[in-house]
Amino acid sequence: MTQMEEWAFPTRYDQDYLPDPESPYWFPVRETMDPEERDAAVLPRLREVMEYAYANSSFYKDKWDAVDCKPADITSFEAFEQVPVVTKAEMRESQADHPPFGNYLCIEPTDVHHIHGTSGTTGQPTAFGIGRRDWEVIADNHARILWGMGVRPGDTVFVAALFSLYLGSWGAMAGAERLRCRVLPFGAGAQGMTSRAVNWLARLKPTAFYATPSYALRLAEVAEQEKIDPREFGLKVMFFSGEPGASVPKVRSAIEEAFGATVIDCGTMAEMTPFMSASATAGTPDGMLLWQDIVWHEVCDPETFRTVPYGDEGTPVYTHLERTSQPMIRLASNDLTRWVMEDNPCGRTYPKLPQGVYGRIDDMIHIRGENVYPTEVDNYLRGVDDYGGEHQIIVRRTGSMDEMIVRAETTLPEGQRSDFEQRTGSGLQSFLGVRVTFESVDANTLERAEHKSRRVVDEREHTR
Ligand code: 8LQ
Repeated sequence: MTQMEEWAFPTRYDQDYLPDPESPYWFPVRETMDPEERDAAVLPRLREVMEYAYANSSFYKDKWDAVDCKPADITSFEAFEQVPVVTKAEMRESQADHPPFGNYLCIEPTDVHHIHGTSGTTGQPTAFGIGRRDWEVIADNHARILWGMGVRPGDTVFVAALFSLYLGSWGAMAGAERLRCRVLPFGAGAQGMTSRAVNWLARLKPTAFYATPSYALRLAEVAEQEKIDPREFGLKVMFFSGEPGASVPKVRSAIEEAFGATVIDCGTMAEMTPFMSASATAGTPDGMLLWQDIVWHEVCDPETFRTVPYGDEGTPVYTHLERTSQPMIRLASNDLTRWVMEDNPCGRTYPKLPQGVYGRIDDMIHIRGENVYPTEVDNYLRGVDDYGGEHQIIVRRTGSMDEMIVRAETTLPEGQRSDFEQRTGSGLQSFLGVRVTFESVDANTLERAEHKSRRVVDEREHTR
């Protein structure tokens, strides 16, 4: 078996390591090895992580004892696929019974180094307790992935996302610091901050930028209002997580065109930090690669939670390979994606999500027997002339019929919109394959996202 770089559990990376400056890879062996050999190394690791979780958490012990699943029995991936998935509801329940971190913490509460959490807009928030050593490992993993994106020591990384409970900004920052970059933790979300971001970007001219895709487009709009061309920021790499967008073709090209930078999609879930374990690279900039030696990613049938063959669609299920605090073992994401295994131009031998993660299963709009992804509407409208940059999707029941209303901004003045409305409405309808009532409103009148966008308003009784 090939010797892999720093492969152990619990994991501790050499904090001074940096790759050969000429190498596109941080860990050349781990990133380019024969995938079957990698899988052969991952399988005993899965067992090891399960043994650790079984010994250190009553959550996993009780969950697995109930179905007679023993870590020692995990001698094949088929056996691993039968390990019951963890749901977000279970974590909420565990934290209600064992506050604040739940009985899946697995380390001493005093060893928690960072506390983060879900925003809790719907129900009780969940607390993430991350150990000191895990935080270092997370930083190392993110540094390694940023290296893969082409970010290098000495580059300035501008972080334009919420610095609060949201793990995205902190995770990006930890990685950039470990990579010996200069970090500009700008943040987002406060009054007037977007126009200040424009000013700082124009003055500092950073190399790399992190945010949500909708916020990058917002920033480009504000820059244009202030008569500054976002291309003058001189950004080379823009990496995004938090929502679909960087892999939605027209959203991606809108960002690329506005900023003149390479767009990189990444991100799994906050619970899964190092959340950048699904990420594109400089040499394979489209879609996301699944860095299988950091987090084990499966794409599964959403009912059986068995993996689907490469080429098929399913829901991601994630397993930590290096976390000792709150390790997630088969966390069900409820998202949708498709995976493939093909030769990647960057030479990494990881599976790939060619269209990224399209969205959450719950966010898919079911209307008159058809499924519509909100990202499809976004993708369509971004390609339409005279589109004003923002829209809303309203789904309501009128009598016994479901109706979908798309309200989109236009840059055209009132009185000159009938052609726009006609062509966009009918184009959208044939693109989606469902009837759409299309309305237009003035540009800059719909709310812009400072974080993750929420464009769907479902007014139907049964989905409330
Ligand atoms: N989600 C996150 N990243 C996504 C992506 N690249 N493409 C499509 N959907 C994505 C801290 C990181 O940004 C990860 C994160 O956002 O964690 P959260 O806040 O727990 O939200 C996770 C959800 O965001 C995922 O399940 C996806 O639906 C979406």
